[in-house]
Amino acid sequence: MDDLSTIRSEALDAVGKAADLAALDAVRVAALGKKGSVTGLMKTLGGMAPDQRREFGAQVNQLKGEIEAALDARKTTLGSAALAAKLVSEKIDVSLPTRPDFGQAGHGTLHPIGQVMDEVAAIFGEMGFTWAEGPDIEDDWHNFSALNIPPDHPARQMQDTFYLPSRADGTPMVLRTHTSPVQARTMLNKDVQKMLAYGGALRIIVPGRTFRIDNDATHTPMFHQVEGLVIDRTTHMGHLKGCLVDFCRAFFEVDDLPLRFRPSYFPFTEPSAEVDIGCSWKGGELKIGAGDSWLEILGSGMVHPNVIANCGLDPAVYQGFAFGMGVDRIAMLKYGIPDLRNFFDSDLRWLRHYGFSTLESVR
Ligand code: 2U9
Repeated sequence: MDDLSTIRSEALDAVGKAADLAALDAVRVAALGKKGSVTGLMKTLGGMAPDQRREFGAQVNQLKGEIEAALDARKTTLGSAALAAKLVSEKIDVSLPTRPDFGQAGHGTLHPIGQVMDEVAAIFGEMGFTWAEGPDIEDDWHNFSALNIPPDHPARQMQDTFYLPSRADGTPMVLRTHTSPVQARTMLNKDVQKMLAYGGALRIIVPGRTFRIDNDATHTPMFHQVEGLVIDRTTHMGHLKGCLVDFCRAFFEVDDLPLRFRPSYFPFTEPSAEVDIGCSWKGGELKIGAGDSWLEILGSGMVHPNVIANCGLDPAVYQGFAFGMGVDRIAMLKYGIPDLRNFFDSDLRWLRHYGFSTLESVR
């Protein structure tokens, strides 16, 4: 019995005095290790009479449990203290400037596609447009039917569209082939409809990823668009022209950039027009501005009355224009990027060359 209480008080005292985790482990070994004091008591059990063994064995087990609990508690305390000390000694000053020897290789750059989306958004933002987004995975109705694209339209054929497994309720699903379903969803929004009923105007641009089964030198299966939409009671083709002239001149930074509106056809707009900007080619190099050539840059038109009705608005009351452009294409034209496929290679040398400094960002 004396042994038991002596070992208990000495072990618990040593646990309390252990200054660090190494000292605490030494206490554990001295008490519970192979040659430890408690283990020594266990070894005496074999030579005892059964009744004595039962009683003394229970006492030794209780002692062992007490010492283990004390070791665990002290370990937690010492562990927290060690972590706190480590955190203090490893404190870093996040406000320090980067090391000069990191050089260009240490800095990331903005991808030209994100940069161009931001530039487009900044220009339309000044005209009162807001940025809208929606899902990459769409149902067939929002991607096609709402936009007056009938079931037999070529754009619906399997070779253009990535079809996905249908929803449980049988709804056919696709990877969106344009960002137009976002405009449809916005027009269908009850709060937007209320705002229009109060005499407001809807002006949105919709930047985002789009997908078509296409892969050659001038097409990638995933590409980027910015589309735009204006809906109110009076907006007409003259507003469409003025808006797109201002946009193209601001984007290409050419004040007298000539634009040509060519009649065209889209299922979702009527009338429709494709927009070309003036350019010239000298020594194989493209120059954007007044010249003897034209470059197609945008599609546009007045929103088809069927689309307005499909999106829950009365076409006898509401009208407006829409437009769409390929971000990858206008990025290539503005910044002289020759090959579309390099956009998606993640080649650091290309990104360092064509990427933008975060300090020059328009945001
Ligand atoms: C709604 C109503 C009308 C969006 C429009 C175009 C014209 C267009 C192409 C340009 C190059 C796509 O990336 S591209 O291949 N887009 O020509 N897009 S009008 O019209 C809409 C959209 C939504 C509710």
